[in-house]
Amino acid sequence: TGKLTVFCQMILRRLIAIFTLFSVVMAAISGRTDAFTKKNDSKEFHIVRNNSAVPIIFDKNDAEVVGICANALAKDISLITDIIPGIHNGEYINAPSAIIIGTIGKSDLIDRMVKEKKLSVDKIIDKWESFILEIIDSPLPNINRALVICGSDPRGTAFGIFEVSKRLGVSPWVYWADLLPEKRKELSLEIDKITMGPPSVKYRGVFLNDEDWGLQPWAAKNIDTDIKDIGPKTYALIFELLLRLKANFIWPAMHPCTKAFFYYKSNPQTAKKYSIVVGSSHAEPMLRNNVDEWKNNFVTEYGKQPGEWRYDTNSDEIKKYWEDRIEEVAALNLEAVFTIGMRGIHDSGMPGPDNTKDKVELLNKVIADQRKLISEHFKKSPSEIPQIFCPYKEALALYYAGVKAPDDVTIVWADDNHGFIRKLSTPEEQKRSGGSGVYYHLSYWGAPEDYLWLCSTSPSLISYEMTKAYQNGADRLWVFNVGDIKPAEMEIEFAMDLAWDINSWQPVDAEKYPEEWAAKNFGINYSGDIVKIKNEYYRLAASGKPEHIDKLNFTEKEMNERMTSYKEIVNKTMELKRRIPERVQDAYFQLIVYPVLGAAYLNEKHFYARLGKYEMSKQAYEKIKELTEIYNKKISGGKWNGIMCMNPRNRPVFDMPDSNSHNDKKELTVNKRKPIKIISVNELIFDTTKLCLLPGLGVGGASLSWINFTDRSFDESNALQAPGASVRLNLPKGKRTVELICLPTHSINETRGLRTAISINGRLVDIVDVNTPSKSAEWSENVLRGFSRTKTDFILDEDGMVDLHLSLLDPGLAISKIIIY
Ligand code: REL
Repeated sequence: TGKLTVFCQMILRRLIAIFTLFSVVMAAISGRTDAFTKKNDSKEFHIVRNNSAVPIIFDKNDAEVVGICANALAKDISLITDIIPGIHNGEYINAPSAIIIGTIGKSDLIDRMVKEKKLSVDKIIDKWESFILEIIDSPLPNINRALVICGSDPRGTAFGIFEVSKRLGVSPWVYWADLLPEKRKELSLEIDKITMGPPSVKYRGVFLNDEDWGLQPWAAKNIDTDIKDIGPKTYALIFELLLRLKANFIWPAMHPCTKAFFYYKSNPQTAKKYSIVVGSSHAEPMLRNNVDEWKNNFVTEYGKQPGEWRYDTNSDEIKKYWEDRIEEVAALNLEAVFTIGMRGIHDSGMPGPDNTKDKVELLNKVIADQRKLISEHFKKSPSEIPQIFCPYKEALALYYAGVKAPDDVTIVWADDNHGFIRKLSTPEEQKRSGGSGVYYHLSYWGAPEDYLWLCSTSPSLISYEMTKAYQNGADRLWVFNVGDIKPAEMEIEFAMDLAWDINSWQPVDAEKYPEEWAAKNFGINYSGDIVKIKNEYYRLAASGKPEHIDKLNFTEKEMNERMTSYKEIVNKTMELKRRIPERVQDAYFQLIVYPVLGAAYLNEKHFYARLGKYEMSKQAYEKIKELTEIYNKKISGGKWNGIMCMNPRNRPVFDMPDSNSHNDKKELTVNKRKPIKIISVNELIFDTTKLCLLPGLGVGGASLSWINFTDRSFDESNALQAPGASVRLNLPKGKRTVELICLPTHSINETRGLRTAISINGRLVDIVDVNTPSKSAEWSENVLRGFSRTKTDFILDEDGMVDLHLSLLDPGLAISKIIIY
């Protein structure tokens, strides 16, 4: 039934999507001016008609974010129609029709409609970030008809406003990717009463990281030009983007090139205005950016040099430093989530005792002291102030060794920096009142290698990992490392859509996301091609991200195949570019042309060099240079000057090739044995009640996995009862080896592995486990090449047909390919 429900939901959603797209197209063809086909006269609300726009009304006592978003909606409407609605935020006005916006309990207009039973808010009242959109007749005296946007809280109202924008055809990326809406003379919205929220994940947002080559120089040159930094004007743009994406949370930029978020007093004030919740990364406990505040600003703040960043020797000074930030946050009444615990000044282990036992003891003391400070300064029980503990990198080992996150603290599990979550809560940990969340990378600086340039993490992988996390209780906070934001636009939107509604995209259909996204943004005429381009781009990156290509081994045949595949999507991209409407040409360049061509040329640059074709390699390098120049200088009237860097951190992978490049020694091991069969997962016959094929996942283009990540319905003592997959093969006699190629996931938690029982002709041959400890050499290979592998031998006494059966013993195991040697 579970699978059936998922399947039915999927079909239903597809049908709705097809109907919606069809409606938009029909509307366009027939010259209609409303965003969605009219079903029923009484539900159509005219926003702009006969060169005039309905006014937008909200209560001046409502939260500041409501006014900010109401103004943004007015601008969105004028972007479509060239007519700007009047905004009224005080008096009751006379109008035949109006857009009325407000928050329950903060807006007299809303409260009056509720009291007079014009508006029923039962479904959202007291709920987190929920909203209603409804067309109401005679909502208030002197207004005949209104589109009412009503939020359960200020962010709920903001999300409701931007939901309207979206339905009118304005993308969340209208500013950040120049996705301009189609012009119309008249504009109307047809809706039944819509109720949305609460979101699946309570806090959802982004970590601006490694901003040195994009966001920081761009902001300094173009936005916060007075301070030459990422400052309040840039944050205002980012916060508006977050609200449009229905996100609410940020870990601000924190690299040495950027001043600490709290350094500019107007940064936290801007967050407050936009109602964005502020946190700080895993390396910045208590909202303190140590790189700037401990190392640079300490003298100005405290009139002396700081002592050592060691809690065992300098706790008083460190405590005072934390205490002052708590006071600042409390005085500002800023909505914040405190990261507790301690690491090094930047992204390193906590300095202090060498041995694990003492480290654990010290970290537990740090946490206890931090909570005492929080409680004292907020004059509340610490359980009332949101806190997270993020066992990132070495901190996970300390957690395993005994660091305790107090019960009300949210544990934010991290991925291995390469998109595979290292650990999720055990059933026991899931009982904690603070619950859990996830810190996940779409961009990364560090070992075994960065990927700071493009974003090639597919919706399929994001959905697989985050759905697994959600099913294991990670619903309190999701934070995505998005690098410079660009060019990770679609992937960010996907992540936020999923965080808002975990059922919106299942791992089984996430591969379709680019189609729906492209139809909304570019039009249905192009979405079929765009989804093919995007999915091929992800497929190629699944076996080697562009930024890792210099570290990978490919045979000559594989290199040529990859180049051919890239050429095909480059051609398709450029052919489509000729047809894409002028209005979204700049957006198309940012969202499709640059990443696709960039990835293709970086592959070419390396492969041609390895094949000894130095001139062609050089040409590919020059093309990347040219594309980057176009991005920074030519498109959108030069708006993106400084945002795109073709060689972040000057990694060798980005270098101009030299004529010796073909002598390059790669670091990964080469498989010398010749396979006698390669079996794709599509050839398997499997238990469809428990397992499913996930397209777009893994190196084979699809992977076989459990559907439900918490299923415990089989008897683990009998491996052959586990959900299984079989294939019949004709094999020659002798010693044979079966190799499983799997997605390099980690076991769900320490109580599980990633085991497969392999049987030949009904006889159990072996139980193998592909779980690989993070940071091992094997793990480094796995994440760069996109798979983990395990092998087992068996003997065949005679030639002939053989039944190979795989029993998948653990959730989170995803088999991408089977090879027989
Ligand atoms: O991705 C991460 O969380 C870390 O790599 C970062 O915290 C760190 O700032 C990294 O960018 C290196 O400086």
